Amino acid sequence: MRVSRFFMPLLRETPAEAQIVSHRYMLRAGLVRQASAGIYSWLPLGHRVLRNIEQIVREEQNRAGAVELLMPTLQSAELWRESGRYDVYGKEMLRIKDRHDRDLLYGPTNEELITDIFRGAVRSYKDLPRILYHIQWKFRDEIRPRFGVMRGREFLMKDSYSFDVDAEGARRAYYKMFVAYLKTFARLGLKSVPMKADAGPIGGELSHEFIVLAETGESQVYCHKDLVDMPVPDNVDFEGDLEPYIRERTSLYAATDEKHDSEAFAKIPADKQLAARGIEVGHIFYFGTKYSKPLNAKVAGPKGDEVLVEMGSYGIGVSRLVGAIIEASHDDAGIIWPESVAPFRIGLISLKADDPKTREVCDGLYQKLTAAGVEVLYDDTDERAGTKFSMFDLIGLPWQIIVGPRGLANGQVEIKNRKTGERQNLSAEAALNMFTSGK
Ligand code: 5CA
Repeated sequence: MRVSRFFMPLLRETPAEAQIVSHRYMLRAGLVRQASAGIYSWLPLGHRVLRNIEQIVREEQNRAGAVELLMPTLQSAELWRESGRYDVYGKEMLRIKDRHDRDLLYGPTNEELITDIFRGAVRSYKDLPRILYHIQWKFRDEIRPRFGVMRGREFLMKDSYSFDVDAEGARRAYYKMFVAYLKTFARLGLKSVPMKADAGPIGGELSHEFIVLAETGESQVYCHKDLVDMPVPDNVDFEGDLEPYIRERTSLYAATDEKHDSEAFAKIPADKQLAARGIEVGHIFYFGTKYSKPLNAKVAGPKGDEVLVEMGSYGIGVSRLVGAIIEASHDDAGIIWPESVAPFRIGLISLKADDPKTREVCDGLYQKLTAAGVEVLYDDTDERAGTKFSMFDLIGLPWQIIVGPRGLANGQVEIKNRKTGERQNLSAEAALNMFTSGK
C-alpha cells in the first residue's frame, strides 16, 4: 500500500479526552474514530489489526475443535423472556421495537440464541460434544464507557458455547478453551494469567478471567508471580488429557478482586506475592444447566433417558485486545506491534521521493516485497524525512526500510527494527532477501 493512496488520518495533538496510552495512540495513529460515546469506526490501519487478531483467535478456536458460525446482532426478546434474563439484565441491554411493535434487543451475549439453535437441531448424546462459536459485535450500554475500545458500548467479541451430555464432558470443554486461550494470547504477544473470577450475569460456579497485567487495567488482581512467565503449552493434543496444564496453573494462587482470599494470598512467600492491575481479555464460564433448563434443551442420553445438556460459555474481547496489546507494547514514540498482528510488516520510507534513483530502488523493493506476499506500507510522499520517521515510529510497524540518495551512493539502504531500535545498512538486494527468504 502506498501512503499517497492510503487513508490514515493522523492527529498532531494528543486528544484531551484520552486518559490512557493505548487510547491516545489509537486516536493519534488513526486506528479508530469515535462515532459516539463508546462506539467507534475502525479506520483502515485499526481495521487491519482487528482482523489480524480475529484471525489468530479463529485459528486457535478451530485448532481446539470449536466450530464457527455467525449469529445476528439483533435478537428477539422472546428467548430472553424464556430464560428469565430479559428483566434481570437491566439497563445495560439496548432494547429496540420494530415496526410491528415487537421487542428486539441488540445482543450483549448469545447464550439464549445458541441454546435455541442447539435444541432445534440436536436430539441425541451421539451428536455431542460440540463447541460452537462466532465472532460478532455486541452492545452493552455501559454507564461509563471509557479508555477507548477497552470499555466500549459496541465491541467485537468471540464467544463460544459448549454442549455436553454430562458434567465431566463439560469440564473437558472448559479445559479445551482454557488451553486454547493460553495459546491465543501468547500468539498475540501477550502474557496472560488465568484467575479465579466472579461469574456475574452469565452465571455458574466455575469461572476464570484471563488477565494481562497493566498499570492502566480496570481490574485489581492478586497472584503468585510464577504464573506470569509460565511457558505456554506446546504441541497440545486437544483430544488428550488436558488436566495437567490446568492443574499446573490453578495450583498456584490467582484471583480477581471479587474472589480474593487474603488469607490464602498471605501464604504465598512474600517475594512471590503479586498485587497488580490487569486487563480482562477473556472470561470463561461453566454454568451447567442454567440455560438448558429454562429453554428445555434436552438430548436422549446413553441410557435412553432425556437429559438436559451441560453448557459453558467462553468469551474473548477482540476489540479490547487492540488496546491491551498497545498497553503492553509501546514506548514514548508510539506503538510497537508484535509481528503477528501488525497492520503491515514493513514501512518503506523514501527520503527523497523526487530523486529518480531513490524512486527506482523504492519502487523495485515495494514491487518485489509485495509480490512475495510481504505487507508493505510505502511512504512515497514528499513529506520531510523527520515527519516520516515520527509517523512510522508512531504507527509501530515492526520494520522500517529507509532509502535515500546518501545511502544509495554507497549502495546501501537502512533497516530499522522498531522494537529494539537496532539499525543495519545493507544492499537493497540483501534487504529484500532478509524479508523474503523462508517465504
Ligand atoms: N457470554 C460470556 C462468554 S462468551 C460473556 O459475555 N462474557 S463476558 O461478559 O465476560 O465478556 C467476554 C469478554 O468481552 C470480556 O472478557 C472482555 O474481554 C470483553 N468485553 C466485555 N465487555 C466489554 C466492553 N464493554 N468493551 C470491550 N470489551 C468488553
